Amino acid sequence: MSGEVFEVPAALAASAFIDNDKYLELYKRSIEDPDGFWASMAGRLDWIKPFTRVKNASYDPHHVSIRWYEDGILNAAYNCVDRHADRTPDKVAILWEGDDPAEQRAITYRELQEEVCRFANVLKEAGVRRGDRVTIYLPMIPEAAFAMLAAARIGAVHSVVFAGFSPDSLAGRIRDAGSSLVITADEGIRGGRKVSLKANVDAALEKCPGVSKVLVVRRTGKAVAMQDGRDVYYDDAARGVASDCPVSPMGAEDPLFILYTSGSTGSPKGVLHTTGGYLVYASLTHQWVFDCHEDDIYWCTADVGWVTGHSYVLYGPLANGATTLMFEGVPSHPNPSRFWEVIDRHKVTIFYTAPTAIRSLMAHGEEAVKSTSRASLRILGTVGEPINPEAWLWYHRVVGDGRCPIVDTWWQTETGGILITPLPGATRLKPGSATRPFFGVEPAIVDALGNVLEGATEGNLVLLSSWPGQMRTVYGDHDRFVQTYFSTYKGMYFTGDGARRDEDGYYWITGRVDDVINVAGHRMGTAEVESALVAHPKVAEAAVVGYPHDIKGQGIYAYVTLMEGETPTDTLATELTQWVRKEIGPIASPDKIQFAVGLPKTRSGKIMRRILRKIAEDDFGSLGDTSTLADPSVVTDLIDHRQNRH
Ligand code: 6R9
Repeated sequence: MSGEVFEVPAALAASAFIDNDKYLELYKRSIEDPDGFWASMAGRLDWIKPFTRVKNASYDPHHVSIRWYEDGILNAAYNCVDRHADRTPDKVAILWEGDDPAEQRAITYRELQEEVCRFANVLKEAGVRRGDRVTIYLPMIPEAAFAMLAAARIGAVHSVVFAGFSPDSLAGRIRDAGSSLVITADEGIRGGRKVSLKANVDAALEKCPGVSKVLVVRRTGKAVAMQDGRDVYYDDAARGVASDCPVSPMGAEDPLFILYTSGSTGSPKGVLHTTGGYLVYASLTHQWVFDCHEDDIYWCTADVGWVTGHSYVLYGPLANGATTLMFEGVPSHPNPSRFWEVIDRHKVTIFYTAPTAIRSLMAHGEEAVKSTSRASLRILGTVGEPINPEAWLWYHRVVGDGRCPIVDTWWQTETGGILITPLPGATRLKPGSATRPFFGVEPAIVDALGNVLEGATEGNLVLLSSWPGQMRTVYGDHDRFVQTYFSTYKGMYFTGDGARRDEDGYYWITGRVDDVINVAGHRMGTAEVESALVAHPKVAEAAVVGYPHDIKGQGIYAYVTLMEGETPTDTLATELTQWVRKEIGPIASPDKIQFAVGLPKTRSGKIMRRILRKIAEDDFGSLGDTSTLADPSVVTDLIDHRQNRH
């Protein structure tokens, strides 16, 4: 730990929405009087019918129920588009920069309104009705935003699937959501490489009999196979539809979207977010955490396939009438200065990215940063995984020239928005700490039994009460929602993260304490990778753990036992890596595969991952008690093999 503390710049304390006195006063109020606090915060949205009830939440495992503003009526797309199209029609809503730096688009709020209406009319003509689910499998192009907002406009529920996922992963998500319409593109482009999205959809749909319509956005113009009666090019469908479309009045608790995320067991969960609470929370956090004012140019590098893209590329900034930059490419293409060149080209003032991106750019050296100006930058942010102090300090000193506060924002797909974070005008920063809770958020640290620990301490991170952006259920499986988040500790939401709290009350997230690993800021369930591996005909058994990785934070380490008669070879290891890429997607590729004759199991047959984790970390000295293993000699074998690889 660096131990260094960074004070709030005086000018910022004076100009920011929230300074430290205001933080302390408002935080106290938000906890003592949640109804009063959140009622007044909801005034930032336009309501068709105002709510009379604010918070109505129970964490009692027998009837977990979370509702906010439940009798209010509003429309998310209206709040993100129309009201700004009226007030600031010529302000740029979406600044788009393509994978190729020569491709740029600036879409004003007036244009956004037209695009969203047209897309909404196309959906309607395709038979989409209020409450229907629509799966979106698109690259980072403005049409992804139009499609999401169009669904919201007519009361349909979007389910965005990251365009890096395989046909199989896509199929599972389409079926679970019960979508009958899929929106995709001919191809995507990232880092100069084409991704055959339409072909992936075709493969996925072989397993999705319920899909009757596919809308194909032309991105590269490549001629793709089109199935008669099912597939339609978006631009053909949009020709001739009206450019205005009324908004559907939605209940605050009507679903807005489903987003699939990995858990420690089973298949990915459909995290369900609803309309009113989610939008109040995304909007408020976006404005205060990033101190985003009227003339800021805000850039969050996340893909809309992840929750950060939902809340902080799209819904938060647009609800606030801000200019949000959308980037199709990758940080290193065509050169490692790309991020900083984009910042200079568009005069970006607020920049939000992931620690893994920072670490990979750090590896290219300071010159690639220093050759650019970055004078427009005011605020920097990170999200997705714990940031190591070394990367934090580099981000602060080199990217921000020592001028820009860093907001290290801790949150989850499930939380809808940022929960623990510094506020730029209020919070002294400690590199590596997400610092203090946002308004209305009550974190606590518990021991294994669920006892709340006071003062400076370490343990598991829970939340004691609800906030408006919280997920409402697992789509189609409320029991799984209760089981996953509310059964470990009675009356508390369990985050799955470990945390330390220091003597100043600052939180330091230490990482997942369950079988979820965080690879380059992407959540992966070890169970998902294992089931992909055992689906290979030559694999008998697999156990997957995370291990420390310089750039990605965590890498994927897979222990594999083969079927009788199969021989472990490097070729087979490569084949298995390719297999997992194909089954789940490139983000799930194992970084290391170790063949094993056996896995360490208890007598009841449970794999002891603790031991596998230690071996993957090369930490052979502290394996702990191995006497309960069915066959302790397995461990010696594993260590021998591990050491022979070096
Ligand atoms: C927003 C997002 C959630 C998990 C979360 C935690 C890790 C996210 C973090 C962080 C330390 C931060 N995480 N932000 N850990 N510091 N600032 O990333 O959602 O993809 O659902 O991942 O990511 O482990 O539990 P999601």
